[in-house]
Amino acid sequence: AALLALSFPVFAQTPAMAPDIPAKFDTTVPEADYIKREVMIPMRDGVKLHTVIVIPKGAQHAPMVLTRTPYNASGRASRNTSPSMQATVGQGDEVMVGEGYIRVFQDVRGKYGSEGDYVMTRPLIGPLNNTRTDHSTDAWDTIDWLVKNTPESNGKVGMIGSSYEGFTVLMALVNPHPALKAAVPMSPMVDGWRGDDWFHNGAFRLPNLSYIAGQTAAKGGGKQLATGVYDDYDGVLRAGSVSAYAAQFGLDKLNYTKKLFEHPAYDSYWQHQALDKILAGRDLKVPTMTVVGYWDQEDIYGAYAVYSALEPKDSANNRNFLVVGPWRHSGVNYDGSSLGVFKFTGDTALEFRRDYMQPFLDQYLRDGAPAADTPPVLFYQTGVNRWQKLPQWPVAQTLTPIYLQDGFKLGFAAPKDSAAYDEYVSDPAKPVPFVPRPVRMGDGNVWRPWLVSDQRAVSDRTDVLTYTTEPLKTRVQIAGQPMVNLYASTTGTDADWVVKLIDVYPDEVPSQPELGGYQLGIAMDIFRGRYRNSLETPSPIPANAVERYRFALPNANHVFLPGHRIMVQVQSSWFPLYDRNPQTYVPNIFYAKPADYQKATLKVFHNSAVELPLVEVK
Ligand code: PG9
Repeated sequence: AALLALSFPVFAQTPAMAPDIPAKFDTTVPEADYIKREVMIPMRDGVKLHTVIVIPKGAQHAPMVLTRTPYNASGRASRNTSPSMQATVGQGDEVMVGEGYIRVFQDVRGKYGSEGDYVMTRPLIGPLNNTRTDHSTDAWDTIDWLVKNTPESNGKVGMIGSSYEGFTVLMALVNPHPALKAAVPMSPMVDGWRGDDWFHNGAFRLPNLSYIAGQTAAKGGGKQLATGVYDDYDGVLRAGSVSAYAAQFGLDKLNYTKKLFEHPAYDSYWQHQALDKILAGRDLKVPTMTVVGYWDQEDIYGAYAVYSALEPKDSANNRNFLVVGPWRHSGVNYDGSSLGVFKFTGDTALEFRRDYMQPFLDQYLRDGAPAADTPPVLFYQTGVNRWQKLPQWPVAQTLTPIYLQDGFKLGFAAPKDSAAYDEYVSDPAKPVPFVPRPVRMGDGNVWRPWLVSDQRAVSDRTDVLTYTTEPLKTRVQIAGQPMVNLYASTTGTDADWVVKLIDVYPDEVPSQPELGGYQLGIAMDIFRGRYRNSLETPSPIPANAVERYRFALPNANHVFLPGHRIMVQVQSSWFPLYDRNPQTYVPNIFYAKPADYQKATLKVFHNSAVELPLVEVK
């Protein structure tokens, strides 16, 4: 017994019924390696903007990188609750934070913690903005304050951000503060009508409605739509027009919905906001690295447009840079090892951030850093999966037509008989789904990779024309922007044209069997026929007349490998990503009436082609 007592000392016991929730308790917080400073920065009109400054402890002469966001600065600065700054900021910031950068997030005016009025993608002061402030002045005032009030910094500021946040980066370049030394706009929203978020060539993108609810129903996070329908294909179809769908949820009362409905065409409202055109009229003072995902499902247009607009201003070839990775929208800030079923050569997004973006930022922001070896264009060539350093974009300076031929063949030989055609009936009651049903527009796992989804899902529909080459004997390489040149007629008085350039994989792919016969979209887009003669002034399509439809597809830098086939698909709906064209001409499609939605027979003539930016295979 004495031995036992020695081995098992008796401690005071916590009574079994002692309450387990104390009156007050805080977990011990391990000492953080950063300081978070929350400030309200005054703008020139007295409005104060909520700003979160995350500073590595002990920082001295550190560069600052600013993001101006409508998506909650506090949230952007707290990915995790952690004593580690790298874990606190976003995945895309880990590299720069590892290098001792100060990271700053600011709520744009009127959102979350910031004062003032929120106006969606607030236009510059001018015909569309009669106030004293815009994102250019707010960026200027913010940078001015930051350099004067952040003693840990070296007074050099970079701006970075994707999508809306990329738009605010570009806005800062309109009249840049002298302390703004480097800019990295990622997937920036540049032209909301031509090919970024709101429309593509006049066809309206329906997921915007829930985005508008989320962003403008409240100052903070808005609400999700309670659609009551699992399959959005059904829900949107049943409603009829977009305005009828919006009215179901009261969204027609929101100002930005009204603005969209009032400006269906490329009128001065859109033209005056097109940031590529605006920047084309300014000096290029700040080194700018514009970044985009090859399969960017939201802003596939703007990055290339901005790069092209800035290129003539870069005579010394040292300020304007373009980067395209094999990513989805904003994928540059996450893991870039794969997209859908497609696997790349490692984490391409991290490779870019670590090996190209960080040296670029360092060169301009860090005191005494060496010059980076930044290529004018860094492009991940798809099909062969490798990074390419290019002297400029596009590579191809000419276009070569590949024709829609008899027997649903596709080939470089011009047609003998240009009167030959194929036809299909497009029925607005049965539009072609953009992804297989049930369509859940809010499901990120479907939405994010949808541009690489298998186009076999629709290639055999009777309202989809599918033209294919023989299996290729040699590589076919394209590097530039393919152009659609369609000769077509309709029995209706309006029509949409969706054209898809596709890489068809061999019947068997032993190393990854699910790729056998896969139809991978390389460049796909939609064009609303009423705008064929003028983007600004629509006109009815004369029924049964052959009209020409010429429009650009998204940029492509792709190699079609031997054994693969090139395919072109043509269809007249892409639903419910794009609203349906009623196929009867009405002044404003947003308000089309149920009786306006009519079946039409569309003929596509065999002198139609997709003009390819072919480059010689080396
Ligand atoms: N693509 C989103 C957006 C940008 C600008 C306007 C509206 C939407 C985004 O991801 O921020």
